[in-house]
Amino acid sequence: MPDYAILGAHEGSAPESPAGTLYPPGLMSPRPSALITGITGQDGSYLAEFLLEKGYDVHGVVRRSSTEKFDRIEHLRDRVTLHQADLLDHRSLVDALRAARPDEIYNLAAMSFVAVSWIQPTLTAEFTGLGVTRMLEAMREVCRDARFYQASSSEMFGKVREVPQNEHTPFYPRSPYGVAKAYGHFITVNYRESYDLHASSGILFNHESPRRGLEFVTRKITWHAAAIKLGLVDKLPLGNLDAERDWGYAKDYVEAMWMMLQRDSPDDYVVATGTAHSVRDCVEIAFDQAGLEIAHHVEIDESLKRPAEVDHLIGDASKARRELGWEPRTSFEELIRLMVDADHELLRGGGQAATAQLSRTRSEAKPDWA
Ligand code: NAP
Ligand code: G4F
Repeated sequence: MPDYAILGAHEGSAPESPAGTLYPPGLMSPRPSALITGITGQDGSYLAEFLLEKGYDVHGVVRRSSTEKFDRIEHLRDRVTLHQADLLDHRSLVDALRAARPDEIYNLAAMSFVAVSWIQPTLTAEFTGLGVTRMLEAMREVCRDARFYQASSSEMFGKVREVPQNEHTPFYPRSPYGVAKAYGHFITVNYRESYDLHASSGILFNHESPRRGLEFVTRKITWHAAAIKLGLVDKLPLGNLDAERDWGYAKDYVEAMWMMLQRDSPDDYVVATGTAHSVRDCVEIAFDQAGLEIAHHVEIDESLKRPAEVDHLIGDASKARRELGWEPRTSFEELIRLMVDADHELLRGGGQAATAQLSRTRSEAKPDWA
């Protein structure tokens, strides 16, 4: 049985309303409080919804940009408190934590697109690697009794040492992103052991949804299937069709993050479905859902192939199942079909969002190794 703590009752960190924080109406009462870095991302938006449903006071870190990119949390804007901070800036992280006084911290912010990590390797190390140390240092300074979740990744297994991968499988990352995540993972373990922090690392395998960024392969495929169906585009350029991943549904995976922080003791957990599919499988299901012929539309673009690939990423989530009571609920096929339907609905409505997405897919930056 999972040993969930009573919500918000983590020892020594009773939530208070700090002076100077602007809460949305109705959020003044002391209740469990969580701060999410990366709240504007796929996982951050689902986690925010999940925690709000559980009665949390939800805070999010957002970084300054000349154009706001809050689409995924637009529907939550009056229910969450946003703080301006950046993983590159220690001072801003300390101030965000002082204002939010969280019981739980979910560190989801990162440069998360593997292909771009070869184009911006140093920045990736700063955000995705050193950014974790900055968050942990800020936590030690402001709220050392809070509980900390680090968004680690199956990409750390890379050139896999065994199949399937579990919490004891050695890492062999194959991208600058994977290397940065391995650093983030180990610094989390190290701070847990050095300073007795309640810091856990979730080694999550790929998880997708209708909110996935358009540059990731599943969403690229489902978006194009819908767009081709509607006559908006004709071709779907792809890289390695044989690449395989263990793909799950993001909505299922954010629950595992929360479950980890309800344990009395911090630990590391693999979160995965235990089944792998190829990019080709994904195209077949998506095109079937849209009623399209693959041969007429899919073309291989060599520049979309990576300098190094990861092999046989399949997760063994038996520890999460046993200790957290976590199970994936959505099959790969259900996931891809629901994503095609969501993209069809989105694009059928037309309007600004669809047009903006269309121009974004056309201006996809080509890497310089090609
Ligand atoms: P995502 O959609 O790309 O979101 C990334 C978030 O990080 C965005 O909110 C982004 O903000 C924020 N961010 C990036 N750099 C930042 C900085 N310097 N300071 C503050 N915020 C910054 O990623 P996701 O799919 O939700 O993934 C969440 C986390 O899980 C990431 O750490 C990712 O690496 C990890 N992960 C994901 C998967 C997966 O399959 N999805 C699997 C394993 C691990 P902007 O909106 O301003 O860009
Ligand atoms: O969708 P992807 O870009 O995801 P990738 O590289 O597995 O990374 C995602 O999952 C990680 C967990 O292991 C996260 F940590 C990370 O943050 C991110 O969320 O690519 C999946 C596979 C790759 O093998 C790639 O080579 O699809 C192959 N692929 C083939 N054609 C393509 C394409 N990937 C993209 N993005 N675009 C293509 O056209």
